[in-house]
Amino acid sequence: MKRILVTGALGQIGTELSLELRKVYGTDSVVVSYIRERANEILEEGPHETIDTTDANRLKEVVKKYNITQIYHMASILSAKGESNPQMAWDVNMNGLYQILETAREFHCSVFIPSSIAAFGPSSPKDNTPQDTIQRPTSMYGVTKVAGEILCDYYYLKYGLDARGLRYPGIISWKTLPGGGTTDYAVDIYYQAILKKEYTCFLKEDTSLDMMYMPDAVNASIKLMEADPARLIHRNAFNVTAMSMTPAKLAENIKKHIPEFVMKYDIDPVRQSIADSWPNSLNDSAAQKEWDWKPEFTMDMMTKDMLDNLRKKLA
Ligand code: VAH
Repeated sequence: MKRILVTGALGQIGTELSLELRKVYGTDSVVVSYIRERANEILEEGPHETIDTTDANRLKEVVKKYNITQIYHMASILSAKGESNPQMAWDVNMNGLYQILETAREFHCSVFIPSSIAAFGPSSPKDNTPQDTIQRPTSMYGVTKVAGEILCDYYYLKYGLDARGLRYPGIISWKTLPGGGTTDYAVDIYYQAILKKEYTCFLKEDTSLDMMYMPDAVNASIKLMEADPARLIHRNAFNVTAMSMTPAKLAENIKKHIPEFVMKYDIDPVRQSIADSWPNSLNDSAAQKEWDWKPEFTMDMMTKDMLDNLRKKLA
């Protein structure tokens, strides 16, 4: 019987992943954790703990208490916030990951470790970026992601640890706001389109980035962890994507529903340089071949669902 621990369970992905995991495996089988005590109905509807993932003893205490068999490690500092405090990003993203892997090794847990398109850099092929290619990221977030991928491979090869992961693109959702990301414009724009009928974007209109709607991201994560290990040639950091979009294309898509919507631009040089170092579009054929990955949401379907749900949420 699976007993799952989710770290970073109040983050943008962690929130919806925790909800879906509890739906699939049962509320009492999923322990959700966050770095600090916070009143939250998701936490309170089932077992929940406060965990700083860099605290080895605390991690081991919780894994022992609930007899955890699988860990989804979602606690991370994202790209833009990481660039404003690289030392904290290294500590949280790398020391946190190291303690998760050491705990999983000791207690024989399988682990899901998210990577990102940020694990690629300016010298990676920009278009149709392959699963296996050069990775020299130039953001601290990207450095921690590619280092994390390699560390997870090491734990699999050295100890047989069942570590798997995805290179998430930008994730778009309406339930929980993202924090400190470079792709956050693609979430903020929907809120502003409803509230103000205009949005001032911090990336250039032709900045092409891979994106995915949250339901596809959550389903991909669980599908990978349920995949037959005999089929997996890669373990960590599968490229996955659903669409490649630019701010201009997204604005056009929103205008199909809100014709009077106006897009303005005020470029943030830090986030623009981070975005420019990332791929324009990923090749996710390895995920398709090895565990039947297939997204469901197109940009049209996502925009309709986002606007419908946000109109209710913001009413
Ligand atoms: C970020 N949303 O913007 C994250 C993600 C691919 C982007 O890693 O930092």
